[in-house]
Amino acid sequence: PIVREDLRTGLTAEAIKNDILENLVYVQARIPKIATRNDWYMALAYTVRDRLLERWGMAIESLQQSSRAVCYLSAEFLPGPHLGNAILNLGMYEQTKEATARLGLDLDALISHEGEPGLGNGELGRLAACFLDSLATLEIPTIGYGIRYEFGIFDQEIHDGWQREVTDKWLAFGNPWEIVRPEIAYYVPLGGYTETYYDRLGRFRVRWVPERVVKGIAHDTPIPGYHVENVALLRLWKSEACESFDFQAFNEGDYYGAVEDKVASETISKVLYPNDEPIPGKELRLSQQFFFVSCSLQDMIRVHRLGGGVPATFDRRYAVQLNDTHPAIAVAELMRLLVDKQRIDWERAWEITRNTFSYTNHTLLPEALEKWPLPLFRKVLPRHLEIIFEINRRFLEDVRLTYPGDSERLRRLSLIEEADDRYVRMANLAAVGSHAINGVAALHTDLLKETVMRDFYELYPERFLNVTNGVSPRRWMLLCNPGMSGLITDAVGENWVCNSQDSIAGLESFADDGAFREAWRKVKQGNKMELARHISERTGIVVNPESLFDIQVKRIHEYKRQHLNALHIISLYIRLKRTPSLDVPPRTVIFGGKAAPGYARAKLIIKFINSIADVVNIDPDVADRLKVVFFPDFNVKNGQLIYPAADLSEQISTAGKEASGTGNMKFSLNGALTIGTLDGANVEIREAVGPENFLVFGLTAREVTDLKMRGYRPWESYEQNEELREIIDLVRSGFFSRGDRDLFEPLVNELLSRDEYCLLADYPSYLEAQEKAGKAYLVQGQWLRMSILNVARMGGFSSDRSIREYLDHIWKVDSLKASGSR
Ligand code: 26Q
Repeated sequence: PIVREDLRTGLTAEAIKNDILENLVYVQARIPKIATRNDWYMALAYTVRDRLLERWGMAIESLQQSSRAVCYLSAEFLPGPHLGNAILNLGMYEQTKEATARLGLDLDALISHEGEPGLGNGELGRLAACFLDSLATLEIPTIGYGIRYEFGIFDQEIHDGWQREVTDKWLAFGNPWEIVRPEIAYYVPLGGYTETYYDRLGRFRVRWVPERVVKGIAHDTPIPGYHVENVALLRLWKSEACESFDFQAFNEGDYYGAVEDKVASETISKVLYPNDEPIPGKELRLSQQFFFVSCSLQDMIRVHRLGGGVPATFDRRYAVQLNDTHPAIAVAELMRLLVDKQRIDWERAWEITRNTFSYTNHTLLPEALEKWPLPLFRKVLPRHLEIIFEINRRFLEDVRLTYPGDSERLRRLSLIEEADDRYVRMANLAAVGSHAINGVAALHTDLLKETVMRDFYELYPERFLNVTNGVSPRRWMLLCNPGMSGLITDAVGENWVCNSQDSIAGLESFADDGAFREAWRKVKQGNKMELARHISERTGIVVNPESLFDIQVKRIHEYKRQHLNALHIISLYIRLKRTPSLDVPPRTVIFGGKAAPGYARAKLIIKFINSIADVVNIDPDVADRLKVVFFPDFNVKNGQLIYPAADLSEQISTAGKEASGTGNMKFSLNGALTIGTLDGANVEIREAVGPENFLVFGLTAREVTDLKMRGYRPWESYEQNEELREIIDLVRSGFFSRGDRDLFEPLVNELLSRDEYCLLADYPSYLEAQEKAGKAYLVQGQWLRMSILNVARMGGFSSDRSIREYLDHIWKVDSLKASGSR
């Protein structure tokens, strides 16, 4: 008989089994006899969700009772598949395994059945997800606010070596993890004009008369902490029309006109924009940003009021983080809500606003800094433009007093760019409206202060600080690499999962232990065999799991230099053909990553890699010694398969271009050695693991700048370096393109004429580092030692550490833990 009491909360195998059956019948509406794998997956997901919801109630309560909560505003979240992670964090894996076994089901198969919400482009969205995991685990009252895109990042298919984008239908089979809250909804005005009037007290006021109003509806997903009762709340907004029908239009017989408004309103949360696309004309993107920011701020005000708070104490209730400038309009929107709606005077409202917000910058690339053409901005947000003008007027007045007569500086600091066309500069808005501004790695923060934010740094040095990124050791070690995690726990105990830095260091003493090394090797080998299986399934390429797995997975971008990696493959290929006795280990070079649909050069790089693969993989002269794989559709789920199987991690961006990188951390935490430039967090990783356990190469950021100042002439490298000349000539000859000499011309031409990302300058030192890597891999014992030391010394790259720094230095929020380990 079913024990009703613990049906939805019990953690015994029997209770779990019963809940699965109950959910199968009463939620999924299936009977076991005809249930598909998806039905069982859904039933299990609801069963796990039942256990999450129990904690949910408590979390909501603590949100209301806490003194200050963290609100993480991000246009992107990439949480990855939920099921496995939730089971792990709730500590119910063994019982669930048993429960599913009793039903004749394979738990791991159900876990891998789940797709993922691709509500982000790459690392910025994934970072937001790791941060929610850490905030939940550290028992901080947290809401992540974002957009519930109906279509997330596209799925990638490879046809004839080219990327093809396929729409992401993540909601096609329903989403068991979200709870729709139709009663939590806000109106968001758009367009129209403003007018002035005098209120009853005779005060001069401004009113926004919008052209249209859309409604945002909350969709909530609980994000569990690890082995704690707390969950973080991920609240995503879906846009809808205010009323399903425009009844007036309907009554006049304009049925289609009436439906049109509904369609237009729903468009706002329809699709995620890819990065690396030219954006200025994208009105919809600005509407999206404002839409989710406005809903989120209105929600915060409502919750605050529910708890008895008044608008004037808003900043004591919330610390709001702006994840890049995508939500930066929040600065103007909070001002509007406080001044126009709550009738707080400007000075006080401005104080509240600055105390509330802090801003994280994720890029130095000038082309990636967001700015909106003034006419477009005025069309969508007429009232906000006025508010921004007023913020700017007061701000520049202060600047004028600080730097009398320095009109150049004034021009640079202004929130409005005044060139031929005028633009609103979102980074400037975020910087002026925040009390803290941070970069995401030490080098990045330094460069931020010296370059794009230099004037702001000189004006407000006290606002700047660094918080180096981190990743969740739950998803990126325990969940994706159970074999290695087991070894670590056997060696140092299980504390490392939450307290990596201190505990995992204990692993060091095992680096010279022969038996431990052997166990370590076996785990890595197993992970590589698993990846090899998937590679052959998805690409048909058979790879040797004994070979060195040399992996580069990340978005495809010229600054990340996947094509530098490709040039190395060609060098190796030629060397092996010429000298069959060459003393190098067999290598499998694996790539993965999506290119922005409109970024032709990036798409050509994918084709380039696949074309090299086509030649190399069938050449009997190098069979068993060199293979090249492009693993399609790199995402969180595939990442969980890939990082644990890597021997060598490629982190080869042009120094100064990668803000931090977090893939670099995931690889190293899973025992890969890094070959990398002194860029982003690589610098700190190298310091942590020790330079002798890290393969560094290439120009430093400063050397890159100097080289460009002096005048960089890439063709000279080509002329002077025989090997480089040979590989480039081979590409030009059409050798990798069935005789087509034009196909890769745009790539080669860029390298020889401009080489903005300095591939040719770095090529010789990259090759040298690669040779060193190959030699090191041949001495297995030493390689294992370095691999173990990497893991032992990487504890500081847990997102728990990052979050503690945000808490202590920026948010000033306390843990719910009564005793408090902080
Ligand atoms: C902007 C305007 C319009 C449309 C899209 C965008 C857009 C969307 C996403 C611009 C950028 C992004 C994503 C940026 C990103 O992922 N940056 C990465 O952030 C990581 C986390 O801090 C760093 O580790 C990486 O170095 C950085 O590249």
